Amino acid sequence: YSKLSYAERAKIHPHSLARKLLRIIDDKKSNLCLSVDVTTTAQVLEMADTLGPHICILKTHVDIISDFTPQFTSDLALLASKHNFLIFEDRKFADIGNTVKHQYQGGIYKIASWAHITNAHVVPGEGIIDGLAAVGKELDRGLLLLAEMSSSGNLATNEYTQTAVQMALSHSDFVFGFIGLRRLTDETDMITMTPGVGLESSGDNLGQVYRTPKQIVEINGSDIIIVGRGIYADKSKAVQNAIAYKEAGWNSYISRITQNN
Ligand code: UP6
Repeated sequence: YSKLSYAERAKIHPHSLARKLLRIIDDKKSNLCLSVDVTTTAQVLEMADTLGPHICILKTHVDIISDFTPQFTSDLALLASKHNFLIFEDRKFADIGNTVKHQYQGGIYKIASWAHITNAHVVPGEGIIDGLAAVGKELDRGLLLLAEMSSSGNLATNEYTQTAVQMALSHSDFVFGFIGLRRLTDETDMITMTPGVGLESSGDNLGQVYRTPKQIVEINGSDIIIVGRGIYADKSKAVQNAIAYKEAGWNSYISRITQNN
């Protein structure tokens, strides 16, 4: 699949949300997911509106927002329609099936009602996927499994990663991809999204490690770059930076699919 275009994959992908995502990527020529790790609803909505035209996905951490109201998720959904991007709540669920079912559906945030995509650790075993699917499948949502992480010293390596891949393959009616650093399987078309992407910096002082779009997309065969602070750390340059990441991600993809090997 790493040699196929996003448009070709959009036609044949068995998961309806994945087809929709691949079409958005192709239409907007953007494999950029913006990670908005800011702490007020106004900041999130402002970035969603100004950077929305350049991204395929907007990734949230709704539990870091200090002034959350249900209105916020309605406003975000309107911006997602206006600019044609999907919403990914980076919840990193990590509990038994029955607990995550409630965490996904209920509480204050009601994540399943507004986030097209969410993700889960595989530490608890397959029950976590079944619990999330019990809520998300009928809403046409999709799940990513964390098969690898970007941070230094993380434990998601080797057999752990391979087990995550097997768990995804056996639940491909709901799981459509991974958080990972590289393409991990060609058995079915799992969409890989990679965080820890930076053009300028090599990391932060809390363990984050940055790799370039070229490394991630062209060499490692990942599909989507996830970028946060690299875009908005300097707010006055956010639009310019988003365009630079979008172009770097897209050019790396074009190089990958046009290489003859
Ligand atoms: N993220 C990682 N690494 C992972 C998984 N998730 O960085 O392995 C998430 C972080 C953050 C974003 O929770 O929201 O991706 C990266 O942000 P940054 O580009 O500002 O470092």
